[in-house]
Amino acid sequence: MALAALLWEMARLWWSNMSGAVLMVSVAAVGLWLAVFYLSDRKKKRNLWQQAGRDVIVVHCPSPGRFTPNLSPFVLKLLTFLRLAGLPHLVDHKEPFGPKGKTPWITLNGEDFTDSHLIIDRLSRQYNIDLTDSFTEEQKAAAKAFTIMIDEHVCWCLRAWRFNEDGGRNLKEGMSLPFYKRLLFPLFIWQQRNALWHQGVGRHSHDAVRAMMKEDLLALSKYLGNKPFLMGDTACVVDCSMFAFLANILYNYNRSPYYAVINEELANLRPYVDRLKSQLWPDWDECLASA
Ligand SMILES: N[C@@H](CCC(=O)N[C@@H](CS)C(=O)NCC(=O)O)C(=O)O
Repeated sequence: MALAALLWEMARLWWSNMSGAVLMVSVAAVGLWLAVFYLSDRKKKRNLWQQAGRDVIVVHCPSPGRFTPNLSPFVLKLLTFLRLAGLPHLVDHKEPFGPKGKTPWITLNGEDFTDSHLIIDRLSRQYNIDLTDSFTEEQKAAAKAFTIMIDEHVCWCLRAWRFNEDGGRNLKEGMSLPFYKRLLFPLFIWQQRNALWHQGVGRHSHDAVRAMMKEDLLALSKYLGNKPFLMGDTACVVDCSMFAFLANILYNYNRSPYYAVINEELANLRPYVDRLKSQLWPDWDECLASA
């Protein structure tokens, strides 16, 4: 008790006597210490990633979700591609956001690559993989167009529901956030709403966005028809995107109107997700975060 009182008195005296210069030096010292800590920690992490071995892809992404192996559809898309192509990889959750501030990103033989689309292109060239080898030029073009529709339009419509309609509640339900991240959560929601506004989808009414999203789901359902995969008998990159986003709706967006659309109106989409899930993610449940 007496010691606590003494420490308190010393701290009070130190504080009252501290000049502006001392304050600045203290702030600079803490800043320097944080920078040194960050750099040495990063070096340690790099060494660890290096130990993955030659040609092993280290995928950096946030921790697994409670209902999907990852809450980010782009991470799920990339991991699904790596499984489809049979490429050796491991997952790192310590540094989820890459040099461009987005997830996923990868480290391969000491080099960093960002953006699921560019990563898949790069890996396909490096490992000589062409999942569309048997496709006609027309099929290749359609696969490309659908991939962009999903990654660049479905993505924003879903974000509009997640952040503008649901206020990010589904995110908090889907993954456990440490205390300090919960504190910063309102800032994150604000940042995402801001991004939606600047992208443009965030300027439309909820009803207008819902209608656009339903049209996209209908297009996917119609084009899929009775085929096992979107383009026919062979799964390719577009299936990785489609699976990732639809699985995200089915497992993380069950309060959204899109969950009902997939489950009740468009009969072929749920079996499609189930098919890819059992084929490529037989260990799905083991990849989830524990409750
Ligand atoms: N085009 C990128 C999109 C990646 C992306 O937007 N990831 C989201 C998570 S789903 C993210 O990092 N968001 C953080 C932010 O926007 O600040 C890709 O295909 O990898």
